[in-house]
Amino acid sequence: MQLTVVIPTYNEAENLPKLVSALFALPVESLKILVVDDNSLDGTGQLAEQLAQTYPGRLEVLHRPGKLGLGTAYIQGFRYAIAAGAEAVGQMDADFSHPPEKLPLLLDALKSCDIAIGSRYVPGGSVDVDWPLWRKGLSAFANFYARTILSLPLRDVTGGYRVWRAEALSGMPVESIRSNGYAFQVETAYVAYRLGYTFQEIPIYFADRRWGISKMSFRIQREAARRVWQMLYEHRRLRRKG
Ligand SMILES: Nc1nc2c(ncn2[C@@H]2O[C@H](COP(=O)(O)OP(=O)(O)O)[C@@H](O)[C@H]2O)c(=O)[nH]1
Ligand SMILES: [Mg+2]
Repeated sequence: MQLTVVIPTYNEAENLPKLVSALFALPVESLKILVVDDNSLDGTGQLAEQLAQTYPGRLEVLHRPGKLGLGTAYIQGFRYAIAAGAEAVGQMDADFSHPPEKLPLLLDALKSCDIAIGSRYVPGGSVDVDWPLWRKGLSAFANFYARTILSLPLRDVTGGYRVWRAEALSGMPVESIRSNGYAFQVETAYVAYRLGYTFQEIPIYFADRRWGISKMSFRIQREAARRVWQMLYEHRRLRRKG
């Protein structure tokens, strides 16, 4: 299967070249990378252009004029990858929180499901050992909260390390996905579940970013918590297929 991994970037100059090398070193046939950069101030966009020259035909870059949010970056990247003929579409952060070496396992899982999810909350998965207790608690609670309200049969609903079958992704009503920040992962998982798509969770160790700063804040968390109730309402008429 031709896999295209979409990587949204905002100020990831330290991480991106390393991640790209790690990905292209994997035993994954016909792997492509699509970087969606939001005019990063640290030159990530130009770096990505250089990488596109280094890996002609294997790495492409979409440039957007400013920081327009993770959700719209993914939607734009997904559309582009599908239009370009990808059979599987991956999504991952640029900051090494999502272990590249798990990608072959995620891809392999697509043989028996529609969406493979790199999961911190299944046996064998875990979060950064150096995270303070409050941060671990917050992440565990956010998952419990979203999973319970939405009745999602998934352990890790907030994680953004996923590989989709292209047909499943093209079947998603992306115009009705309103979350643009952290809730985007929850909303796409919820809509996919309501449409009857199947999941498989592959354990991962989620390491905190090695370089650069996280954009997480309590304001963002509170907004995401509100969004969960809104999406429950907004997608109430979506039905499983069949
Ligand atoms: N294109 C784009 N990428 C973004 C935006 N916000 C975050 N990202 C990227 O999305 C990924 C996840 O963001 P990150 O800051 O690591 O989130 P955190 O680990 O939860 O703090 C990283 O690859 C970021 O560079 C955005 O507005 N636009
Ligand atoms: Mg991160």
